[in-house]
Amino acid sequence: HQGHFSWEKYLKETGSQPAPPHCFRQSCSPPSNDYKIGMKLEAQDPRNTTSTCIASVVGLTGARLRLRLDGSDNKNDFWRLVDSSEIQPIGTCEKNGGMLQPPLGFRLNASSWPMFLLKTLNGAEMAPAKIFHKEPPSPPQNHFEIGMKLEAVDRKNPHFICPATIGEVRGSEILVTFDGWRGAFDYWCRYDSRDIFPVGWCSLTGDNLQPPGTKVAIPKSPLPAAGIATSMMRGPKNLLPAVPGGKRGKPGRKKGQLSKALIHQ
Ligand code: MLY
Repeated sequence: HQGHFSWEKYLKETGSQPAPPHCFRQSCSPPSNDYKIGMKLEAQDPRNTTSTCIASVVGLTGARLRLRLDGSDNKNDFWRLVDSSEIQPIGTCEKNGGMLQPPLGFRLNASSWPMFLLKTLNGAEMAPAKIFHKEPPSPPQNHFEIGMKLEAVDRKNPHFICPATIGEVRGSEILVTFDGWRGAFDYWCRYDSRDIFPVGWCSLTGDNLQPPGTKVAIPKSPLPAAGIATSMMRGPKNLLPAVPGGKRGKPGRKKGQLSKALIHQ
């Protein structure tokens, strides 16, 4: 289910290099996904990160879980790696002296939360502790370089993992740009973000890798050497744009850029 996208061919065609695996806060052999649909666990509410809530596994994709907070609607699903530090076995919150909270946008009256919690947990299949994985450590520093290829979560469509290129590097931050798209999906994140993966991750985990977009032509380099030269010229202040088409998506936009970024891609 990888469509017909082949990194091997694509790297050759674009004369580009994958970011080495040690750049990433990901385990070098991806964790096994032993969860089942319907299992319940504790998760941080993504919209209110100080809250620990009950979540149900509503889908499995590679090393990720599609989660829905119990008592929430089906419009706010989120995805977490099985080795995310933001999920834990049921009972962990209480063990640490915390209290399970209703999700932001709890469907019922707040006063019915205690009864709702009781009912939702009664007879539930709780994900066993042994299928949770420890989060891998962060690399000690940012080793990314402009032009390196990777696989990245499209944060506007977080079920998608897509071919991407490092567009800029500034301290601990990197600009993730999506190949073949005009820039509206680009984002800055820390080098140790859990949303970015080495080339080949999806094929190892069985997750779906989207093909590159078709909105922007990917510059083809006739010779591998030309490709290396091309990525070398994409230095901090030089000649070639960091992304095909030249949109860099810097934090803080110039006047007039907003409308372009909002165009539906
Ligand atoms: N706007 C598109 C989805 C685009 C996804 C882009 N990612 C993969 C970079 C649509 O609604 O089809």
